[in-house]
Amino acid sequence: MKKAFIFDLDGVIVDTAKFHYLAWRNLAKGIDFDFTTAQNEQFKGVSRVRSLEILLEMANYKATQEEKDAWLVQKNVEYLSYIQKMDQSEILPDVPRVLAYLIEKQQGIALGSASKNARPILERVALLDKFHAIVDGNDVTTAKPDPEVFVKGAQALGAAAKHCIVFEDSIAGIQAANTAGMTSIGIGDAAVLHEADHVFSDFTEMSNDFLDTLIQK
Ligand code: B16
Ligand code: MG
Repeated sequence: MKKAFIFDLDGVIVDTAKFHYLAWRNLAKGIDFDFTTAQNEQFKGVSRVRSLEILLEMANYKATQEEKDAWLVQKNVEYLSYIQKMDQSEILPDVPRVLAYLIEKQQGIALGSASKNARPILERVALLDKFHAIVDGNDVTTAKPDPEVFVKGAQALGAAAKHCIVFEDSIAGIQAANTAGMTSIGIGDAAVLHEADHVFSDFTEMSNDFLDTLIQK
């Protein structure tokens, strides 16, 4: 049976969280705030505007709208400088194997990401042509845990929610998939992603037999 497989980008296909972190940390330094990698966990799957709000709350800094607008541009310029240096070595382990298997089995494949930089990133790592549909931060008005990004991915593939499988590394993304009535598969720490239907530490742990069970479900 043809199913729709919807992949999150950051933390599922590539590890761009480290680049987001570097750019947010530099911005935080400007307001004398020491932004840690542990705090960066809260930014996963969260839109860039909400990420800045969280950072300012952490730093207890009341910013003007002009400051916020300028910082969002500054942060993205720095982030883009990192992703411009990305290549296929940044693809997370076994992602190409899983994509190739789903393509071989003629399954629908979509991206469902909060990032407005999703297309340039997929181009840099030469995976753009693997996706039948791309839904990203430019296409949605509400952020995860709202299911909009995955609902639009399902619509783009012409699939009912019950036939959709979402791969996600963030709690907000798992909640979005669950709210949409889709099968949620966490990629990461099972203790963190305990709301998911299944959790794998990464794609090397996910066999083609398991993919077959999702296809045949
Ligand atoms: P951008 P995902 C998300 O991507 C990231 O996890 C999150 O940290 C970031 O703030 C968000 O994209 C927006 O990214 O600044 O590039 O538009 O995990 O939903 O693929
Ligand atoms: Mg993610």
